[in-house]
Amino acid sequence: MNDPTAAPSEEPTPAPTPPPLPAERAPLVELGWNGWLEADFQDLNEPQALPARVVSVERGGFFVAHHADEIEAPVLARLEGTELDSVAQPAVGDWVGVVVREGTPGIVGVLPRRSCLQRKASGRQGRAQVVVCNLDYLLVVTAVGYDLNLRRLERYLIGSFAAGVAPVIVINKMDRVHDLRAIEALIDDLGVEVPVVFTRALEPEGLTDLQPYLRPGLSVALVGSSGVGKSTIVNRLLQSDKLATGAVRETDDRGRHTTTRRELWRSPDGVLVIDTPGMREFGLWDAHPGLERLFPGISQAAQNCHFRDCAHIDEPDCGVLLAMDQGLFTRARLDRYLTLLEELQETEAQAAESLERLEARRERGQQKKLRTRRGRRRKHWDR
Ligand SMILES: Nc1nc2c(ncn2[C@@H]2O[C@H](COP(=O)(O)OP(=O)(O)OP(=O)(O)O)[C@@H](O)[C@H]2O)c(=O)[nH]1
Ligand SMILES: [Mg+2]
Ligand SMILES: [Zn+2]
Repeated sequence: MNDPTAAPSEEPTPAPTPPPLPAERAPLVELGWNGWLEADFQDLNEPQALPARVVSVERGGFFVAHHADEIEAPVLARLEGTELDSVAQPAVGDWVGVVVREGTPGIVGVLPRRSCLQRKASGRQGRAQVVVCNLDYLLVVTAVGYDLNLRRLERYLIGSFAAGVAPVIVINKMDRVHDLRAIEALIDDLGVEVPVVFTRALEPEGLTDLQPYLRPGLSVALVGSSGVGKSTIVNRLLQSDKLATGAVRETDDRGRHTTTRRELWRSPDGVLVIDTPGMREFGLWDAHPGLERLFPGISQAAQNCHFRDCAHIDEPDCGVLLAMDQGLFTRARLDRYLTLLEELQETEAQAAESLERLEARRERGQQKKLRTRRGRRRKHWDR
């Protein structure tokens, strides 16, 4: 075990070097391929397959890129998972193995995801939806005006932390009238160290501060509400006007959901950029680690609660309430944490219920099959 009191070692730990890459894979590096992925690909054990990256998913069709080619490839493999969710299905950003059988390409496996942004699918079913996979940065885009909101940003940060992706908050439309003090106060309220970048997507030098997150071979996705300027930013990065952009409603800055699918593009600078449709709400899914990461002080204090299932409301010997009384965090911060915690627990309960229903349905199906079989056998003996 590590001794936390030990002096730090003199030698810095060397950065791990990826396993070597076969020469024929060189063109895939432009899509983000590397030695670790190569090792995962070997583990897939599909000697006939070639690696490819999912660049878009449209009405159940998967479009994958291999070198410069982009092809549609259906899923041939039996992917693990339940009928409840599509989490095991390939998503934009995924690396997959593709084979060509009798001239038709097909996906035979999905490589383990280095990171995976999920959200709760809409509806009360308690299902997960994969948004994008294998990212280096998640650009959480908001804009000066109505969209700029602490709770909204918190939800995206929690999702990003839970996904294992480094978030970058992008505050766009800085060319519009704004109150910088109020914006700074809002960022302060987040209470965690997250890079914040201010952009003006319509101005020539307006994206300069994003550059540190846009290195060749890195994969970044833009998420956020409709109308905040995600596609406008992506167009600028692609040096094109390929993507449709749409005007926002004047009364509340809301966009009209112009972008309708997630799509991965390669910029002339070699950055892999994923544009996504605006989200009305980012529903949290399987996000406890993200919640703990955003509110570290509160989860730490909860370890001192007398009751293991303490709700931190009015229980005796509550470590969280004590820490709040000591001024370690504000009432407002605790309330936000508790609201999010309650939501996560509700979603978990919904998911468990849906799973139970599914299992009951399967059980009934099995019994029906048995009954029909028995019935057939009886007829046989009656003869
Ligand atoms: N003033 C100003 N307007 C901007 C800026 N960036 C984008 N816009 C405008 O905002 C509107 C919405 O931009 P989009 O790029 O379509 O927004 P989006 O986030 O992709 O929206 P969805 O695809 O609906 O999710 C367009 O009219 C853009 O011209 C900016 O930095 N400043
Ligand atoms: Mg868009
Ligand atoms: Zn407590």
